[in-house]
Amino acid sequence: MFDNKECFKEMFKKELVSQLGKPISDATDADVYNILGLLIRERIGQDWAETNQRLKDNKARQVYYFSMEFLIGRQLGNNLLNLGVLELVRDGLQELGFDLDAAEEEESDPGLGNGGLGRLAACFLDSLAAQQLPGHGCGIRYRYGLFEQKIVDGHQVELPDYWLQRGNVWEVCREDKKVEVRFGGQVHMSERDGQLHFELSGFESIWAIPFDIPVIGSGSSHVNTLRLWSARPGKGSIKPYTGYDGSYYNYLNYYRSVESVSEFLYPDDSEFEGKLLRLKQQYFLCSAGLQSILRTFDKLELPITSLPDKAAIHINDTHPALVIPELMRILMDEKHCSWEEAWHITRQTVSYTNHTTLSEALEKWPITLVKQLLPRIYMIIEELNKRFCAELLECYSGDQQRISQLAIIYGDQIRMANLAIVGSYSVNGVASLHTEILKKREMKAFYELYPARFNNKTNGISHRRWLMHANPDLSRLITEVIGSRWITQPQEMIGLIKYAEDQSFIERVREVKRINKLRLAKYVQDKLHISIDPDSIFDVQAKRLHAYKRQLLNVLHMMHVYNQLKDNPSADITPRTFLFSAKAAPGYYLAKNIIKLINTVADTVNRDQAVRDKMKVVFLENYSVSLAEKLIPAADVSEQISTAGKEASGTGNMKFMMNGALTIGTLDGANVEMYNMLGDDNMFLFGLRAEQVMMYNQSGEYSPWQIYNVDSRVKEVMDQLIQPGRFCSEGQDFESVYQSVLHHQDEFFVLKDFDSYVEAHLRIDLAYGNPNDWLKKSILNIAHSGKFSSDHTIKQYASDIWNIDSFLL
Ligand code: 26V
Repeated sequence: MFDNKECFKEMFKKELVSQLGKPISDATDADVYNILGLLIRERIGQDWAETNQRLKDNKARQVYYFSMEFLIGRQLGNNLLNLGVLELVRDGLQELGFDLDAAEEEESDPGLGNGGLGRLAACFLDSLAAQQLPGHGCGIRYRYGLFEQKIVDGHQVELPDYWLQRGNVWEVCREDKKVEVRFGGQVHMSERDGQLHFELSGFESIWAIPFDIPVIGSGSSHVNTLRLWSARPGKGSIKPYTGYDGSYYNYLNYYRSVESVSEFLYPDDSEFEGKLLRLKQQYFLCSAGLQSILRTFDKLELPITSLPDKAAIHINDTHPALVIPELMRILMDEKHCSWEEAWHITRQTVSYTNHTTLSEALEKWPITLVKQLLPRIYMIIEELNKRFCAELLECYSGDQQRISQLAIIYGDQIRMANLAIVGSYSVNGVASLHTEILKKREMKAFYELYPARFNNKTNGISHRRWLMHANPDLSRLITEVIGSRWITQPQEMIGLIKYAEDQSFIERVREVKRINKLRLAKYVQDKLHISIDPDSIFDVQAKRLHAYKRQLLNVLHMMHVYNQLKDNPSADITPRTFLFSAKAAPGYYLAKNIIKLINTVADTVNRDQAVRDKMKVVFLENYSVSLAEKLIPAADVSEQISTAGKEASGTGNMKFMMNGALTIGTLDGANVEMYNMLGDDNMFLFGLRAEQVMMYNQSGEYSPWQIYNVDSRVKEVMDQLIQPGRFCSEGQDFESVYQSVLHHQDEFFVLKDFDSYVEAHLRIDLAYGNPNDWLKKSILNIAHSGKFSSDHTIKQYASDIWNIDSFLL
């Protein structure tokens, strides 16, 4: 049906009339979206079934990527792209009087993730399918994604994101594949034939219903599956459960409480919080996912000991670490393995990625909570800890300090990272600096115990979504110049180096960037009624709002630039548009205050006619995958300014680079690897290095007051946070922001890096003043970005960790 344009047009018209029962002339953009969805489903149904059959026949090892988040973004455009029919459909629709872009805008953007970790999972799925690797996602079908952000009077307001409002054409409910998940109850132990048996009674039983979403491999007929689980009340559910009193309303309440398990995604807060419902979600995912894997495995009629030859289970951070005790439970209690057998199988099946070194983010569940919700799982964790500590005692001849560092249970808490490391065969960090920090600092004791288990896999991004879909004009231009091999071999983009000084190519790149900037300017005008100058530098910081990401450093710099302009209205600065987009966790007070501060500064600056040609500040609300796709291709400057050692990798940095923005950044996360390729000529480095940050932290030698007292620029902007004047009105100040820096020891070294940051911005101004040179740098960034395609990352996971083979012939 997508074979040629005419054929597509015919099918489209037929489908539209038969599905909607209205003449084509009455079709809305939403109708066009839905019909395209249906046509794609029809088109890939056969391929999906064939892929599944092939996987069954082949009996090869398959990967199951367990993640509490899959930030997949809109599907229509990407599916058309991966099917290789995007342009054909665009043209066909146009001839029928419809606009594909408008239809794409009708799709709701599923916000089933917080940020980097969730988006990484989505890019990995795309790359697995593109390389015809047998790899599937396993997650939760939250009814509400991450909240929708509105800015009201400069403040963040959160609204529920009911992304399923208009249905979801991409999913298929597989009611027949539902599984039961049990919570609570009592464990009964008995002995039969010399073996211990464990049985649960009095539990609450709920159904996990799978909804499958096809993951279409680019340029092939390979289709993997993203399976998202939804919670429903259990078996006819008349079964007594705690609190059931037989009344209808009580029953309805029970229904609601069960469905709440997959009701919403938890936003990352300022620190880890041990919420019961979150623990329920985690176990729900692990238990449902594992049962489904074992059901598939059982059909092979192999001995259970060969499970690791058929299934690799990867856990995206510690959130799904309960797969370890849950797999142990199934193997022992249901498959009748001994402890040793079960442990051997588990340890050969599970691998784990760590995504943060921030200690406040590490998951630690209170024993009481786990005991009450998952009594059998708790017994297994306890036994595991007992055996592990006994081994350590032998190995470290009673070195109690070391043992308490490594123990899975410590005090009244279960340390999920320790559980994940002990129970898996591979532990990886997400950028080379991050992995080194894990090995030398955060997980040093584990690294010394299991050196071979640790490895690095630097993150990547799908160049199909972040370049081909987000920036089609640049993609076409690249193909024109170096041919189309880069599409399947993104590292071939390096061939662009040859054209970095080619004047006609430079002109074309300039033109593409300008079109993207104009498009964004129009969006800003429509949404916020702010006019921004496409000839100004578009300087963008778009990411979650966290103190360690230091949006505050960016704001203080803006305030300083504005102060300079006020002191000297004719100051020779290159016109700038500072753009921000960021969500703060609803309970993260400081982060929300920084959003308010950005909007306050924006108000002052944008209202001031005297600086209108020099400076604008824009905060775009509701950062999401679809907004990122508009923002990133239009950026000149990419802000990657986290305190060194704090950002595990970052992936926004790679997206901006791939779209030709130049980075101002610290030597943190994957910035380090970017810098190693680009050097000082093509990246604006500033600030403390990770070792320096560590040294200051150890010595306690840094005091922000030292800087406040000697640097008048710093004193001025800091005082402006709490004194009525340029930015604050009477009774409206930023005391908490001020305090976080000056009274809480400036944990993230904002003032310490201020001078170096200002200086780096001056270098940017200077460089932008030479347009050809700037574009040359931009081209070199694009050329080197192929290394950050998730295709490359996934190849390494496939060969070094998962040991899986591609179906590519
Ligand atoms: C969670 C929390 C929760 C409480 C305290 C503060 C905090 C800080 C960070 C997080 C996120 C933890 C996991 C995560 O999303 N990590 C991100 O993973 C990306 C993909 O590997 C990586 O690029 C980002 O650098 C990393 O922050």
